[in-house]
Amino acid sequence: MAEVTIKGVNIQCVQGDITDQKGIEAVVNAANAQLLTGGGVAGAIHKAAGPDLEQESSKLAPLKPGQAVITDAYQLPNQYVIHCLGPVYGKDEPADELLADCYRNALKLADKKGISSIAFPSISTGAFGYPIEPAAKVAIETVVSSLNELSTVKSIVFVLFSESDQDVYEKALQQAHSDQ
Ligand code: AR6
Repeated sequence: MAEVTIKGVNIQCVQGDITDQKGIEAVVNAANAQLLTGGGVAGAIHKAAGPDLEQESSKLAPLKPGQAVITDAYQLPNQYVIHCLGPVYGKDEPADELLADCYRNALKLADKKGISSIAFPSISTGAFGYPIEPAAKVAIETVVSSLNELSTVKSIVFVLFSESDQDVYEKALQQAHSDQ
């Protein structure tokens, strides 16, 4: 686990499951454009939330890469799900800007709702094929550079499924912290 505080916001990288984030107000879904169940993070989130989530989210489709929308979290131990569509690596360009848009737009939406804590998975690095190291750099640097615009968000958690992904995010977080 790595934890830093920058500009009054606590940022952590933990290994875990995005559907098991008790005490966090909003969890982010690595969604598909149709906001349907799907696999990976999306499949796990929809399974844990129950069918009402897809009922609500599918009405907000289609999403464009980089966009974010918010719904209720239903049976998840959270209040909201923020759904982001990451870029498909090698197809949606510029991939780094579209991935950065996901993190920026999710944080903007969270702050607009008055949310204080948010958990992100590693968007686009599963089925969408974005290599983990550049994706982690974009994720961490975008979050850190968005902190000035946030007023209600005070805790940001990156939830990484594997220990090796957690290591990569942890190193990117330590680098961003020492660059401050
Ligand atoms: N908790 C945290 N991280 C997870 C979990 C979980 N329960 N499950 C997987 N990961 P992906 P994408 C990690 O494929 O690349 C879906 O089918 C996983 O190891 O969920 O944005 C959607 O329907 C990887 O590191 O998201 C879309 O069609 C990361 O989360 C498409 O995949 C993201 O993997 C989205 O692809």
